[in-house]
Amino acid sequence: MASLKGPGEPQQYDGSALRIGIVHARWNTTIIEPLLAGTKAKLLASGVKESNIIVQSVPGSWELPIACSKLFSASQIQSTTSSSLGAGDLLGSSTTDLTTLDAPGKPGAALSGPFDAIIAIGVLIKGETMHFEYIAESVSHGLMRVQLDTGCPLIFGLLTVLDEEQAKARAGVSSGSHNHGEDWGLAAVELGFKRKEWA
Ligand code: DLZ
Repeated sequence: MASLKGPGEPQQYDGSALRIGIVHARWNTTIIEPLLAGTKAKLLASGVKESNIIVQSVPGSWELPIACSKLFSASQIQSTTSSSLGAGDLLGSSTTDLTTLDAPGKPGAALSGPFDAIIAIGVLIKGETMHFEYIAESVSHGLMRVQLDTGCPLIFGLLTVLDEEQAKARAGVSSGSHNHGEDWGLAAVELGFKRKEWA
């Protein structure tokens, strides 16, 4: 029987004409890394070209909404002026190499056109204070606002978990667990593809 949870049987969408932005937080790096790898694996498997996957990092999840917003508007400006500004010039650090988290100062890939979808990845683990609740709610609202304000699909790759074990079980780290990053990659391709159809 089909599982109740999850996005259902995935359809194949052609990602070969898509440009996808990824902004990830660096907090909880050991969980972020496999999520990022899972996301990228599905983007590439869907035909998205490596050169069309632009990756930025920010310190923590709190910074995700502003970074997604700036990344989107920078790519819009870039697509109309066609200068050679690198992604790293916008937010301080970037890479297109997802095998490692980005190194500050490393030049980013040129932002040569607008994004068809942006994926925001963060891992919030509940602590002993109310910090988790405030950040989780604000970031969720912030990301939705960026998505609706820009009209660019913004994939919600924010894990909000109670402990590290829950995080590992959603990042494909615990044995037999599913990597949610894969779903985010597929969702970005589907929404990016449909966005072109809806334009
Ligand atoms: C400060 C903080 C804490 C306590 N926990 C997390 C977390 O679990 N996940 C995450 O992505 N970020 C965390 N941060 C950092 C904040 O998101 C933010 O980067 C800082 O408060 C600076 O604005």
